[in-house]
Amino acid sequence: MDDVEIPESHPRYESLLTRHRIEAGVEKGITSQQGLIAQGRGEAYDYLLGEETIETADEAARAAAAHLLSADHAVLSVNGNVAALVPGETVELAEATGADIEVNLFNRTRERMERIAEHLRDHGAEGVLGLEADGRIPNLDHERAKVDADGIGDADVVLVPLEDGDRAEALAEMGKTELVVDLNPLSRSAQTATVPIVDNIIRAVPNVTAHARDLQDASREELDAITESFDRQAALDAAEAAIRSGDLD
Ligand code: PTJ
Repeated sequence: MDDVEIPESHPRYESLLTRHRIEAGVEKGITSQQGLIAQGRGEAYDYLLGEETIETADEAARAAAAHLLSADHAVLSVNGNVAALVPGETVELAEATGADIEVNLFNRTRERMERIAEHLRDHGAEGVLGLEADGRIPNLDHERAKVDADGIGDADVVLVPLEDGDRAEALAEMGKTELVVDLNPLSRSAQTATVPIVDNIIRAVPNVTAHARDLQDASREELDAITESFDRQAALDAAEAAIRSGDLD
């Protein structure tokens, strides 16, 4: 990642780095211009969360790791913002959990699909799904519904970060266990998720990987205990309360 020089001592270091990555993503034809707007919206929530991983987001990250490890077939869905912000981190999560990676775009064009797949391969991804597009998500208009039949089409667990609400709902209706990363706890994606991780993707993806590594040798019973005890509504409520109180101490 060709990051600009931002002194780590800068109080808004992480935020500035994130902005630069999104900007570079647009320049490279990876991120859509709408991705800039989405990032701005996310930043506002993150500011109110104190730009930190709250306790319930960490619990959600652990539950997500347990789901990924116990899945028959897990897929990490990557869009233009995810590819710009956490390409190497996504590859590491795939390696730690045995998940596949699939490019799945809201504003889908062949050119962006290929650029994102290449960008992920540059960051160490071995196989990148999504270009085949021989499967469909039912009840969704044409372009956004395209998936690989042996990828998201076949998956029982899907991680969908920064997703648009319609597609998140349609995937949930297919009966898939949906793990969502979204800084807005009120978004339809977060609301429909089996596991909503209300955290910045920059922190969330490495955190899920750390939990997956920690749980690598856990038994099926231990993984089930983690997923079953996770309370999605309590996590959403805690995130909303943290944002509304905006207590930045
Ligand atoms: O690359 P594409 O074509 O698939 O398009 C991707 C975007 C993100 C543009 C598209 O899916 C979109 O328009 O999404 P929305 O409806 O704007 O939703 C994005 C959600 O992600 C919003 O709820 C934001 O608050 C949230 N968000 C934005 N940046 C981050 C974030 N959540 C976590 N980490 C972030 N860095």
